[in-house]
Amino acid sequence: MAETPATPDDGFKGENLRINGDRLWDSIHELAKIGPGVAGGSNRQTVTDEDGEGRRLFQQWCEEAGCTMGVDEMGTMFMTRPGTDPDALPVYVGSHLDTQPTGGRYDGVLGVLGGLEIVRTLNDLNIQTKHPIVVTNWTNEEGTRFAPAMMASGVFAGVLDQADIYNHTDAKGLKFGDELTRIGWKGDEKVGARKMKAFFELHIEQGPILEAEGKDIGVVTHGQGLSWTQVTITGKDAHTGSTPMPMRRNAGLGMARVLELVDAIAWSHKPDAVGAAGHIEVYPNSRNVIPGRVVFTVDFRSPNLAVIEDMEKRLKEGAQKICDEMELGIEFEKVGGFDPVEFDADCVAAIRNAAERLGYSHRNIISGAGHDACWINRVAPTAMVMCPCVDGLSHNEAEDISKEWATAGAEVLFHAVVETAEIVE
Ligand code: HGY
Ligand code: MN
Ligand code: MN
Repeated sequence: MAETPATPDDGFKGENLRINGDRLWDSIHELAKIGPGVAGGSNRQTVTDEDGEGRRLFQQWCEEAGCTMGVDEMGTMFMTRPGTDPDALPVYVGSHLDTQPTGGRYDGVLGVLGGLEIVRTLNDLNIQTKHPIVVTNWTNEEGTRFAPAMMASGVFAGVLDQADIYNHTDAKGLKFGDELTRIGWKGDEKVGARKMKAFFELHIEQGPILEAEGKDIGVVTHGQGLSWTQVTITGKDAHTGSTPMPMRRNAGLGMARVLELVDAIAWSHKPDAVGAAGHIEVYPNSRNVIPGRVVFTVDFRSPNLAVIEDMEKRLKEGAQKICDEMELGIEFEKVGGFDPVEFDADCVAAIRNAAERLGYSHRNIISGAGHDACWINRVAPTAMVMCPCVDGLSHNEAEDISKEWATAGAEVLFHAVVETAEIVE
């Protein structure tokens, strides 16, 4: 872990600042008791009652640490620790508390509670900063119950339309805006009105690189781009027993061939591009009915925008051809996406200097997953810190990290945030 700290003479006063890793670890696992999964992970999907309960606990902890809460019209929570200069632009730090239905305990949560740990440690040490520090919980980062992912941060960055988003529905036809109101977390602040000096996000890597290379810290220089295309294929419901093969219009078979195409397209852009469908609905989903309709979302990603555009184009052309040959109907709808992201060089340097100063091994890394930071990077100087996760596994209840990794990531976050917020002697 931490070798002899290399203390570059970068004038940062807090070179010995450390956080309380035990307290951070305990808080993560206390929160994990809310919305538990069935296999040791978490199921705290956005704007469910469990999400509301987790928010209340986070609010309680922050208010106990002397923060004041603001909530915007998308339910994003802003917990402010005052600075000595109330007019100074705040430094924001955070991530998300909502999870996948079979999510891990650390995805998002580490970044939000890592921000709270910074406040708690500053309080312990009675350190003041010039700029306020705002710990943030972005609503619906996952996009699993209500598409798209990074929803609230997307509205905050002005790339998603709030009125439209309020009407997005989940699998049961419930509207996002109604559910946000129902759980009591629709705030009154105008979304995007807040101005930031900088935004920092700590997140688990959700990939295998850092662990495989034995690195403590990922200095995230870029985020790969994402494209979500919802595909609807229509054929004809019919009896699986009595319908002769030549007469079938099997939407499920059409989907299978399209998914093979998705895989081939992604492989054609190896090693960086990826492609799959995680969301699949089959209708009527009855054992003895040939599916007459299927709806699925194709998730393409790459650090290169031209590659993403090529994958989207080839999906449409190839899937249309498959369905024409099978006499199936097909429709495409873009339901999410963002271009590859380059984070702010000064914020990235603050993170790299912090890792150096603290003696943590580190490497530059491109984020494979999307994060709220990817949208906030459009409206404020932004960067991310990553810590390893076991086997690179995430979006799985077996997601696991070590206390040491969590502590290292939170300490690097701490230094980058406090250096940017400027310690007041
Ligand atoms: O989809 C993503 O990359 C993020 O985990 N929501
Ligand atoms: Mn996440
Ligand atoms: Mn996630």
